[in-house]
Amino acid sequence: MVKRIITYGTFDLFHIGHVRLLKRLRALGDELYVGCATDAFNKMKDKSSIIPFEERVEVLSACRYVDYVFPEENWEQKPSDIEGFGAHVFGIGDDWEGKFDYLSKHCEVIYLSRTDEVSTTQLIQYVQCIPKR
Ligand code: C2G
Repeated sequence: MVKRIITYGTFDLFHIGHVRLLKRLRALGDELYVGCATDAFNKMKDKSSIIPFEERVEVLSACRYVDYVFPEENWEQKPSDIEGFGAHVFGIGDDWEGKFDYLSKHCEVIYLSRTDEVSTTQLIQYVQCIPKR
C-alpha cells in the first residue's frame, strides 16, 4: 500500500525551512502531495507572495521530496482533498499546532517543528536592507 502524505502552504521564496519540512514529511511515507496556495487564496489569507503561483508550483515540483502539487484555493478543501487523493497523513509545521485537528476524522494529523531563524518575511527584510548598487 502506498502511504500518501499531504501538506499545504504558500512556499514563497523557497528556503531551507520549506525544504526541511518537505523532507521530513516525505520520509513519513511513500508519496508527498503538496497543496500550493494560489495568489487569490493568499489574498484571502492576507498574505501576499513575491513569487507568482505558477512559479511557486514549478519550484515545488522540482523538489525531490514532492511527488504532486495541486492548487490550494480555500480553507475548506482539505477534507475532500484528503479523501480524493487517499492521503493517510496530513502534516504541517507546528506554527499551526492544533489548527487542523479536525482533519483527524479523515487521516492522521501531525505537526512538525519549524526550522528556526528562517522565514520568508525575514528574507524579504534582509534583502530590503541591502544597499542598492
Ligand atoms: N515552515 C517551516 N519552517 C520555516 C518556515 C515554514 O517548517 N522556517 C513550514 C510551515 O510550518 C508550513 C510550510 O513550511 O508547514 C509552508 O510555510 P508557508 O509557506 O509559510 O505556509 P503557510 O502560509 O503557513 O500556509 O492551509 C495551510 C496554509 O496554506 C499554510
